[in-house]
Amino acid sequence: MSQIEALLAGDRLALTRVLTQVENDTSDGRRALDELFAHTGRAYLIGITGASGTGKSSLVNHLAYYYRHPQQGEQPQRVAVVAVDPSSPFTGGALLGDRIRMRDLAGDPGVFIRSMASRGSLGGLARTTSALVQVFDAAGFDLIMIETVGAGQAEVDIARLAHTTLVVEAPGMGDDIQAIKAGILEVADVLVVNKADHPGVEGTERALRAMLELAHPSPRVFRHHGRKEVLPEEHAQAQDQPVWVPPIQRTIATDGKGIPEVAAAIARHRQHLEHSGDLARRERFRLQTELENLLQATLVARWREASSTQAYLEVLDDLVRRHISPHQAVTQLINGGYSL
Ligand SMILES: Nc1nc2c(ncn2[C@@H]2O[C@H](COP(=O)(O)OP(=O)(O)OP(=O)(O)O)[C@@H](O)[C@H]2O)c(=O)[nH]1
Ligand SMILES: [Mg+2]
Repeated sequence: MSQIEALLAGDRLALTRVLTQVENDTSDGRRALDELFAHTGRAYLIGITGASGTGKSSLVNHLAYYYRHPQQGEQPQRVAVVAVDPSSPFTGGALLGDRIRMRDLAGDPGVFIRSMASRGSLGGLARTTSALVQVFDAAGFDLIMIETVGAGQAEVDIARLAHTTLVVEAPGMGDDIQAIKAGILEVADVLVVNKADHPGVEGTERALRAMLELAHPSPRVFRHHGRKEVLPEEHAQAQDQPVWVPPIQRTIATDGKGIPEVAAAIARHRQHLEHSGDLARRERFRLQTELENLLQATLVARWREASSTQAYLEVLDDLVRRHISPHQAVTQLINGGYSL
């Protein structure tokens, strides 16, 4: 049996090996991705992002446990977790911390947790994450949770990978709410106010509501007794509501409070995506973005191979001297007789 066949048959060792090959972007890894692609597109991807220390890993831990031990009448789901830590410069730390907290899930064959240290460019990080997710998808995991720290472009890109993205906040992280400031609200499908046992939850929730109001001025906000109010969740989430308005969920991730409600919000969002046709649209858009990025990277690489460094440096010199504009430089380089 080939390694790919073993992976498809549920062999964990084969899965671990392929994940490593893919993470290291080896030729075997690329071949594996090509072979596995036809088997992808079935998993549901959940992104979990937010500032450092807000409780993302604790939340992921409890959610994974919840999906493995669902309420009566529901099937346990196979869960994979990709924990991306772009801020950690070395492999060991983040990995160990996450693993220890995930101990409740250790030994469960329906759960697979993979920590990923940052390396290379930020764009590379999103690409590697996407590749690892494809491997888990092909390996038959029903749910794939992707944890990212922070609110930079890399996190936004990774969040775009997911079908449902949770943005995790916690009280006491500053009134202006770091993650939101960086524009991550744009990618939030569910807002989680974790550490609800800490003082200041109401303030954090209020700040989030105010931000939501700015981001989604209608139809959710209506005037009531002359006062602007936000529609209660049940109304906003009504079946015929075409616009998804991110609900705000309170949790205490350390003891699992609010976890079933977060899972329910994720399920509602999934239904919304399926019923509105957004799921198919998102998928098409995501694959188109991936195709465009790959096409660009490939064309540039081919062009570099075919062109001379000398000519490039000469054009750069002309550009620096202001003899030609950047547009003219590109035209000169592309038309310089180097065929692709
Ligand atoms: N009191 C309280 N502590 C919490 C809660 N959730 C998480 N914590 C604690 O907060 C700390 C950080 O939790 P993590 O789950 O590691 O947070 P994280 O967002 O994954 O952290 P990074 O991955 O480092 O960004 C840990 O000590 C947790 O035990 C909560 O709801 N209440
Ligand atoms: Mg974490």
